Amino acid sequence: MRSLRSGFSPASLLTGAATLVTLGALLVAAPAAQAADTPLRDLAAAKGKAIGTAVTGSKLTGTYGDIAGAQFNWLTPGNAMKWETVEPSRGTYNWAEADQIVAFAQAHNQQVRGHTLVWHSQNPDWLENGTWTPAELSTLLQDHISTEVTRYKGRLAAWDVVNEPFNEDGTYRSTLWYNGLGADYIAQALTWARAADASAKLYINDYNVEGVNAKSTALYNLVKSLKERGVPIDGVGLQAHLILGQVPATFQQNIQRFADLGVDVAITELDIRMQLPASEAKLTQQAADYKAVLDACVAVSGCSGVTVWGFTDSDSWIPDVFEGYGAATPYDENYVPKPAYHAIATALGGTTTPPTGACTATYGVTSQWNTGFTGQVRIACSGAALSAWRVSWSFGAGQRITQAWNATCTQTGAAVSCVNASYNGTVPNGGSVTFGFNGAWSGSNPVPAVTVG
Ligand code: 9MR
Repeated sequence: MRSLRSGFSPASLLTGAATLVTLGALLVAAPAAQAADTPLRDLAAAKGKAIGTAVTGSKLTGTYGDIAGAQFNWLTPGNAMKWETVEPSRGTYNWAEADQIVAFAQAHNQQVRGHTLVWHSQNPDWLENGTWTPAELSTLLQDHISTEVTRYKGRLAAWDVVNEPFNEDGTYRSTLWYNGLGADYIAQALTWARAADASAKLYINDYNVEGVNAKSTALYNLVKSLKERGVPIDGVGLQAHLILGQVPATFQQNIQRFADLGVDVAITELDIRMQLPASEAKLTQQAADYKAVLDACVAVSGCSGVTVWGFTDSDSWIPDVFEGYGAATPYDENYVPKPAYHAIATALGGTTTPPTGACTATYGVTSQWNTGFTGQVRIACSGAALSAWRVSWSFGAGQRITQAWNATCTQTGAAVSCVNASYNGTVPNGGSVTFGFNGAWSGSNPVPAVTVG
């Protein structure tokens, strides 16, 4: 098996169909890729669940805004309410993006999850680099919480008050807050938040707490003791930044044990990352994983809903932080719903419209000489779309691929299989993608039948 790939496109391919010396085509239906008839938010509402997304305020126009408004009934500002955003220099506030997102949510009849008041990350430099006595630190935190919660009083349905307080082994994370104020900073923060807004549900939010493990058990014990002490704690956020194929087996059981403590459970930052490029098999697995997460939340009445951490791959933090990984959200970079989108809809009781259109692959030889040839394959979709593709064929006369571009091609014996590159997996409804290759031949060079999926 050889893997062939190069990133350039020879000029011979740019001359178009007029130069084709041979042409073959096979029409093959592509997998479902049309939006379900019923928006996710309507499906979720019928089940009494939230379906949310993190958003970036500056993007809330055009297609991004249309989808955010139409499909989701909750929004979380991805960064707009973090301390470094709202108070970049001491006493100077910038509420522009946070205000914009809250206004967008109100205009679209959506709830907002405030995110986040107390964290070890994305704090302003003046705060991180200052030298503070415990009393000063306590005053700073109380002022921050009071100012921000009061500003949005009555308009936010929930707040992630404390974010990521634990280490993986269940001990408290060493942070500005823990080191300066001790573990009780958590109880104090919740109490100050409740004083500023009596109606917002107050959450502690963390990652790697989706299954039953040391970290989630520490969170469980904390919530239990806060409840026993009468500290205002209404909910637990399980972030759920998951890896393909790794939804914890104890996910539902873990949600249930928190719910049994009498707090709401929200899946607050769901994404499921995969190694790029995406493939049909990976996207299918991802859909199963999304469905497992949604199913678990639907199965537990105390699970208030699921928020995805960005609804499109073009607005996901994953590629910036996990090199070579991505495709973690339900829509691809061009807003084409992926199998994961349909899985969410299905888990929420929706039905997916079967595709009425098809994607076709057209194989052509664009030039040929005594021992070699250049070929191209054009994938075009009409009434359907693809978010990853594989084109396969069998060479009938001993031809061999020697080089490919805009695809990764492998050949085993006569069997050739070409998958999309990281940048051209999307074939939108009404659009096309072309890749090319050089090959060797002798005797004859017949056009094979190709399939696409
Ligand atoms: O999505 C956020 C990204 O844009 C920021 O660069 C990043 C900085 O840490 O924070 C991301 O959101 C985080 C969230 O606030 C808390 N849980 C983990 C998320 C991913 O890092």
